[in-house]
Amino acid sequence: MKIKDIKVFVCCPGRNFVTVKIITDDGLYGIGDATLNGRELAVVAYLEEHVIPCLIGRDAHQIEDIWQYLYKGAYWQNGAVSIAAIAAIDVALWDIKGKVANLPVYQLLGGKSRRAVTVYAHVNGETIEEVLKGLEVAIKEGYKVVRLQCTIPGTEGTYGTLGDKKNYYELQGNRPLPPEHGWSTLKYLNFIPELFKRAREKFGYDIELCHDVHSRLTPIETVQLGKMLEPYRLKFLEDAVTYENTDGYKVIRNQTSIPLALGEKFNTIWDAKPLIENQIIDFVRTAVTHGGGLTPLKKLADFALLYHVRMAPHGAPDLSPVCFMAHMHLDLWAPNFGVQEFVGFGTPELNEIFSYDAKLKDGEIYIEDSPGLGVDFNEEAAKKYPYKRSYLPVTRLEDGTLWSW
Ligand code: CS2
Ligand code: MG
Repeated sequence: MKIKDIKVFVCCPGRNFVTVKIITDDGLYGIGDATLNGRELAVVAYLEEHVIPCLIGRDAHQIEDIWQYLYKGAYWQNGAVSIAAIAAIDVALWDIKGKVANLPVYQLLGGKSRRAVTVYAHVNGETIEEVLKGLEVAIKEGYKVVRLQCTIPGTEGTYGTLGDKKNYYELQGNRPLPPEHGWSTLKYLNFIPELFKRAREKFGYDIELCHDVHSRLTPIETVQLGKMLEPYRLKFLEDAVTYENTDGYKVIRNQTSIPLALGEKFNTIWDAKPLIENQIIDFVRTAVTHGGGLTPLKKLADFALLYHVRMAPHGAPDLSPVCFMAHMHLDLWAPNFGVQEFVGFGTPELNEIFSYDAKLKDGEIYIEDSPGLGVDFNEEAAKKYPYKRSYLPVTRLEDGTLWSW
């Protein structure tokens, strides 16, 4: 079964997505997600110029060899742009293999380890009261795990909500240049423990809670935050500090018992290796699209299992439904699955383009047993929503210093 053609599509049903379709000589096709928020066209160029010409005529069944060929064979192994391109090819090939076998991809990974995928919902708000109202709704809807974020009083345009787009605080719009947000670590640390205190006072400890710091603290500031949050028993604190210097995480680990999650920006297993083997993190958040596909994510899960680290894949809306469905298969299989981030099934525009068989019930997602990934892409509908240049915001401290967003 040879690769006959590979097409790349960019569409913007509210935000940009890069989708890859691999077509084989016997008429089958598979779909992959290559979306890299704010850098979409770089991945398109990488695919069209440097990947696709090398793959035409290759055996579509050789997923591992094709992955190694694109990774090791390129000489330049890692990097967000190249990894997103490799991931899309890899996932599309798994989709094809599932269709050939007439089995859902989770069966090819080793079968189901659980009935469904437990997800965590997002609850964001401009005030603590607003967040608590949202939490009440989420609990009523049956969610068992919820992430709480709140606008920090006195900081500008940041973190809890984004204007009228309250469902997701970093939703892309038409942003031809990056918007700028403000940040104050002092104001944040003075405020955020109160959010979790009030949530526990009102809803008790049966609901699991988590929080994303978005890499805005230093290690010792995280120790302070961790100690303040310890009484509220979070499921995890995500991305407290930028991940480049993993020694910083040792400082945190040695001084607070708050569980730590990291990895949505990891491109390879090597990024996660020191944090996992030294048992410094509890959840690894690498996404299929940004971590190179299902082939390396399976290896990552197996490696993490040895160190009691659980999988909690990134599930922001800048990962397309193709990545979402790849996560569903990974999460159903992985014996060390923890929880899946989930921000809802998407807008009507998005669902006109992508179709996928998934249902939410009591905070768990069930998928149909369709062959492959169970996702499809409507090329004609995608044409109605052309690419729009758009960026994530950047953050500055109150004195103007550029900070992590
Ligand atoms: C966030 C992401 O969901 C999360 O945990 O950290 O939304 C992240 O900001 C975006 O995916 C960036 O593209
Ligand atoms: Mg995050």
